[in-house]
Amino acid sequence: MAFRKDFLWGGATAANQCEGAYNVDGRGLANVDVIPHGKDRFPVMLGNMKMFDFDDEHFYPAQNAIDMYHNYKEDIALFGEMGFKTYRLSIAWTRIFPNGDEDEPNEAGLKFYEDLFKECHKYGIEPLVTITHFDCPMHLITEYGGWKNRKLIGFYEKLVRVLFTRYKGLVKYWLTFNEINMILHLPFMGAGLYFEEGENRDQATYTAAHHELVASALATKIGHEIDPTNMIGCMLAAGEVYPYSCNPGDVWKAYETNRDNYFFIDVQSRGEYPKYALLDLERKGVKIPFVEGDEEILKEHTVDFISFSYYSSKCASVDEKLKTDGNVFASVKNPYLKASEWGWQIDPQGLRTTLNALYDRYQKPLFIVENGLGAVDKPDANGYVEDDYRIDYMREHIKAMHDAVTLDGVDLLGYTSWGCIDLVSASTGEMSKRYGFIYVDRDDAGNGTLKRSKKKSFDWYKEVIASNGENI
Ligand code: BGP
Repeated sequence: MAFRKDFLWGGATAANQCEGAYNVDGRGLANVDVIPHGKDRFPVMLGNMKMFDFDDEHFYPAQNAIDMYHNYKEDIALFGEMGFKTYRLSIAWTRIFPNGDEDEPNEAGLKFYEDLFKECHKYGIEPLVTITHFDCPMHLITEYGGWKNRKLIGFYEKLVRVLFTRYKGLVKYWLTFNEINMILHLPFMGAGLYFEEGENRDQATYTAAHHELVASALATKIGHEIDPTNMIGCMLAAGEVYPYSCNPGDVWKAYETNRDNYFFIDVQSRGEYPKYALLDLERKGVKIPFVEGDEEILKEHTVDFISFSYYSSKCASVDEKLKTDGNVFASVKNPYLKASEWGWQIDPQGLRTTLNALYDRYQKPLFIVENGLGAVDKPDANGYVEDDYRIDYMREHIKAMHDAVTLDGVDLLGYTSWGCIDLVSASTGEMSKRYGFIYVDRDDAGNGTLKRSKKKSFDWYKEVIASNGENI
């Protein structure tokens, strides 16, 4: 056995981390545009501050990013040269509806993505579109309170109806929300969610999450109505949580932590709130704002496939003295693993475990839509980078995924590595945390020519794709 013949090899990006041109052709402002670089970044991402005042003193890395808005033809040509079968990108909601609540969409924004999809097809690249990758129009946040307000479901519904209609025949693979569970970890960045002083955070978070879950199911419904061949998936920030030891307390903690993560996919794939979540939320005094019809929508419009990002496994323990790694998903340090320069532990075997855990639980096709190594690259005078460390990381992860497919029988649709072209890092807001096969000349302060050059991994990945994952 090997990877399926039509295995979708490719790479992934997100609008706010690569497009730039944040105020061009009528685009409105989104949460992801106002997350500053520097010491205020984390408090803002967490939604802890009072509504952040957008000002000129801060540097907002996403606003110009690598200016893919004006360079996409060159970039897609390079993806084509690597032999990409798919390119995962996201739509900036504010290019289509600048404020989020207009009656009519912005034609310039719609046209931009139409041209981009056509460009992909020139190279036989199938677009894989994330409808929202962390972004929410600022106007919907300041005027309506963002996803805490049920009205957001209607605005999102309008957006997806426009997208499915306009791009029928151009796009087949869709993801409703990037890393939907990120709302628990970085609420403002992940979903535009912020908290008022003294607000019940659990209530606010699960209210917003419920609205996203209903919106996601509605998108699945509408997408299938407009084109029954559409394949619509959910997207989870995954990574199996291991018990730190065989202490039953550690084992249970790991089990529970995994389940808290699966909660979203349980709803999106199985079509109902799982018992454990209902009981847990009830104990916390959280009331899920179900209205008539929600249960049916969730039940009847489950996803076609499950996509996820995988960077690392995690570790859980009841021993509070153990050191955690201080990352977005706090994890006890696993003594068996090495880590990246940013402390993300490297665990290829964990990808096989994660693939199996997800496949066992849902029995639906899976899609790895993010994986990769964020590293500091040192280009030579021609912009060439010998990134053997990246090749090693990816080789081991592709081997693990090969094992999951060939030895365990996991049904896997494809693999898109994260940040196939260097882009702005979501957590740090910096360029120096690079993932790409293509180097982009831009530094953390936003300086540089934006020139693109191929790294060593470019040719390596090209061969991986050409051999359908056999020559790695
Ligand atoms: C995921 C996000 C991406 C991306 C990636 C890498 O959580 O979906 O947007 O950025 O992580 O993270 P970072 O950029 O912080 O290294």
